[in-house]
Amino acid sequence: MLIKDIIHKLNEQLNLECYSANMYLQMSAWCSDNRFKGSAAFLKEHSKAEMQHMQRLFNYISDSCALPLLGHIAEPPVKFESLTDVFQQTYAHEQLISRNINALVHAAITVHDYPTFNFLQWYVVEQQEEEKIFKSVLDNFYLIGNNENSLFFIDNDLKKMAHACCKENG
Ligand code: OFO
Repeated sequence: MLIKDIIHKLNEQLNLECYSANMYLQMSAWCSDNRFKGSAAFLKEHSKAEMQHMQRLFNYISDSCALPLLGHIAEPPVKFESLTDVFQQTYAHEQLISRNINALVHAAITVHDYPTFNFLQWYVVEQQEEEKIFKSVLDNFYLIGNNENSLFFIDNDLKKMAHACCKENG
């Protein structure tokens, strides 16, 4: 049986995962509009992954005999200065999610909620992976540069990553 505060925190995270899905989908629209097809495909795939993160929380709350609550989802940013700006924001967002997951883990262990602590371990590992992926994309901008040729290669690389994610996400 989950306690009220943990249900509330899990629902907050559930809604944040919805926001993440919307944010990545909106970013993919900006990329398409600016001819970065590989980046658009990669971000669209990532949006699907975020919906799976949301669904996982939804199922856990529901399977624990509590009520998942879908609330108001804030509008994601629409305008970006450049492709680098998009990926700077993705990395900052994943760092924020990691901090939130860590706070949730801390809350669960503090109230001796071991099932939730155990459930959250998947997110801890996932966040490590996601930070690594977005950091590596961002590193490419710093290493290869920001001119048109470099952006072509970075975008192409993201197209390959999108195909790999597509296989994973089904
Ligand atoms: Fe990007 O990991 Fe969920 O939010």
